[in-house]
Amino acid sequence: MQVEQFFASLWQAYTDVTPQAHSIQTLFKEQGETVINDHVAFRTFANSPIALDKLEPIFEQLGYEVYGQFRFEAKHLKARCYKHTSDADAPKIFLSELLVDELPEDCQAIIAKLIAQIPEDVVAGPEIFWKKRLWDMPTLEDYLTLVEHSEYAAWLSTMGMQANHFTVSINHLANFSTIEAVNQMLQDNGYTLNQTGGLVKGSPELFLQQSSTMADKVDVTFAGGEARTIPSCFYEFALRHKQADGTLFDSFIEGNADKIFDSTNTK
Ligand code: OOG
Ligand code: NI
Repeated sequence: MQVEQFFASLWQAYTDVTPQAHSIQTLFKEQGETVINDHVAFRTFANSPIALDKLEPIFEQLGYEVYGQFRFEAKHLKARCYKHTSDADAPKIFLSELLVDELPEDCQAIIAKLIAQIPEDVVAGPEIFWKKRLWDMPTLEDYLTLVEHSEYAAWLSTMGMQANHFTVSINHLANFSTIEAVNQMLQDNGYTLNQTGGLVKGSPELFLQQSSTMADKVDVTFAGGEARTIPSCFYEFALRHKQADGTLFDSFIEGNADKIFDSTNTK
């Protein structure tokens, strides 16, 4: 599969549940901007048929290679980032996985019920990333138990394998030179931004500044029949800065990422 085709299918599945991404992209285009993606991100369960090490070969087949790894102790996550080996314009990929065995026993039992429904050989090709949920909806009670201990687990249990965000590259915008100007434009247009640690995550000194919307909301029906409105996916904005050697920083920062994860929080 071509890289462009991969991202087009991802964008389709993502904007299905994230209409704000489509409308924000339109806002930029109306201002004469070309919107280039810095990266997309996926979430998954460790020790499962969709664990990080099972998904990585799919990225490699698309021409990607790993170039960084991260650990989020408090959120019980690890992550890796990937960049394309020959196409410098292809978006980077950030893949994290939940270290399920670090969660309390009741959460482990809930997640085990979901993982048990995933066929062992489910990761056959890139389509895995727009199949969304590979298991039945959890019960509302199980969902709320997950929310208490891991917002990430709760989100993944309902939304599954799909890009949880696309990221606008501010570097490629013609009329916005600061992330503050982007945030202001979004707020002026009524979008709610992630406030964890302030609107801007990172700094020029760290060579990476990021901000994000709070996730859109979707109506779902839990396994017991209860209807609720829950977070779907969000849109991110990234401005990369030049390092001492003159090259743009192209990786990720744990302290920033830790806050971006909160964009899908229920509270
Ligand atoms: C990923 C959060 C981290 C970044 O750019 O640092 C991130 C997620 O929410 O799954 O996107
Ligand atoms: Ni991101």
